[in-house]
Amino acid sequence: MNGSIENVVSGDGNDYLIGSSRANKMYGMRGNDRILGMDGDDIISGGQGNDILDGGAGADTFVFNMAEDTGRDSIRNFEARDRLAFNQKLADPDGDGKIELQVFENYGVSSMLRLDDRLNGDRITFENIKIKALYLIEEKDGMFVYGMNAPAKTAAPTLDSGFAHAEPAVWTTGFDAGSLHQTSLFIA
Ligand SMILES: [Ca+2]
Ligand SMILES: [Ca+2]
Ligand SMILES: [Ca+2]
Ligand SMILES: [Ca+2]
Repeated sequence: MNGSIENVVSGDGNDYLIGSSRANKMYGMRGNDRILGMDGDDIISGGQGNDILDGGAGADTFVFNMAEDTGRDSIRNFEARDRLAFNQKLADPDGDGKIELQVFENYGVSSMLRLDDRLNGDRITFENIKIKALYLIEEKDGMFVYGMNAPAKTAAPTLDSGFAHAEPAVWTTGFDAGSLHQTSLFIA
């Protein structure tokens, strides 16, 4: 069981992927996908399309390929220990090391990161959480990894305060699949 990672890759349709309690690598590819990582430190990529991503428990990494249209994705249950990984550095116009997000508090709280300048362009919306800024945590394997807390300035052994954020999962039972053709994947 140690170190085993189970991969889940979907096709072109609108897929509903559910991970296991272990670390999963999950790729939605094209289509408007819904991906649940469940327990474990999952790696989740919605790919193109407007995806709903939920890492669940564990220190999850959401991967975005900026060379494609990533769409208007939503991330649910984002935690301090979760990460975003991009294959290029996010724009930081004022150069203060903080990537400012837009916070909306009119209908519940959400925070939005715009990935381009187009009016209805690519974006990531963090649901039910107020995140004012993202911070570059590290560069690893050509990826730029961001989190919601600034990295510690000293060489402290632990950078992560994730333990303090065991928030209960918020389940929206009314996920409207509309006319989606759904496939479900369960891994034992
Ligand atoms: Ca997708
Ligand atoms: Ca998992
Ligand atoms: Ca998580
Ligand atoms: Ca997407």
